[in-house]
Amino acid sequence: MHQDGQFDRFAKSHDAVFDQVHGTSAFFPFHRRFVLEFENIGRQIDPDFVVPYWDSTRDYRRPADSPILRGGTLGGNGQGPDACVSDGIQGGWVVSFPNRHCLQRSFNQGNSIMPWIPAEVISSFVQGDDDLAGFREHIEFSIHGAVHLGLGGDASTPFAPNDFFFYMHHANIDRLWWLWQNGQNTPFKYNGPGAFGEARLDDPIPQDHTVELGHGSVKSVMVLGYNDICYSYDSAPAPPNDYPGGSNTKSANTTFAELPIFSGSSVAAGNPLELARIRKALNEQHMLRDYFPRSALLGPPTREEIAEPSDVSRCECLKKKARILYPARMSESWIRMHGFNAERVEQLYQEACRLIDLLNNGTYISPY
Ligand SMILES: [Cu+2]
Repeated sequence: MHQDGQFDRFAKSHDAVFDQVHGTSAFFPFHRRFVLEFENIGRQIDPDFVVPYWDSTRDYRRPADSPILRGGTLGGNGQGPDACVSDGIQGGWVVSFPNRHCLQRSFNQGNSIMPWIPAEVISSFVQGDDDLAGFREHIEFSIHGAVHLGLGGDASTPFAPNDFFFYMHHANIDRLWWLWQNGQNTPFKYNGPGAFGEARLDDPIPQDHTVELGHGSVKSVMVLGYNDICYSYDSAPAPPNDYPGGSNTKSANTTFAELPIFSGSSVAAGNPLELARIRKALNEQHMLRDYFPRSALLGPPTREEIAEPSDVSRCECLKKKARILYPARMSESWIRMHGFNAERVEQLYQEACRLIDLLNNGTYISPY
């Protein structure tokens, strides 16, 4: 795909619509359709090609040590005066948008990367936000920016699709949106500023046609497994027996009237141990309930949900309790490049830090 110039095309196309699809609610639907198109093109070469998602919260503490950033995968930091990526599947790549240059990566802390966003903060967004506009701000200002900025080089520019990390990162952002959608009473929540004024479900997906994204509206990409959006995530619950077309059969002609009913009751994020420990902490710290409303509804965890260590090892483990780290702030130039409201960004950053303080000051022990 690199030799075919696909990365150049995707970088150019992303750059062309940059202002419409960042800082607006079109952020989620555009990137869903965009990453899928990349996958579709890959499948013309290898029918089994998929873009895996990169759950970057697992690496939040020491991102540069991520297995994704090793020689056998995406490779590490750029090398030499031009910070050229020199190992991994993209080692030695030259890309041509916006001009001919080696693919660059330049970690934001020398040879390491400043901490990303703890999973607990993301779980809180997925559980607590009840409109799309608020959820989009939370995700775009936190985990989305942190990974782009942490890697640096091409990754921190509007032509970030030059680097394969972009697709894996946005697949994860898409997965978080999907997790959030699953916890709402309808998957069609769409409000706030859109690409063309107030966000509306019948808005077209912004595109410059360097990469053809079809004629679908925002509404047509809202539900995985319908219309052109033929994929799901591994954590997807089994579909009900009467699900049109069954679990893996893609039903392009299904109408929205046939959609399964989304229950609002599922807890939609995190690993089981994280969620069980959050439920345990909620009993002791009532202030946490505002951050994890869905966990609060479920009550304290059962014994089986928390694999209780023996008393001795529990003491050890409390002694070793690793504090959850504050995430790095987005840089000023990044905030300016996206036209974000700097005060709003800071307000949400402080909110995340307050949650981290609450968790650190209580009995909660992060599994990450
Ligand atoms: Cu983007």
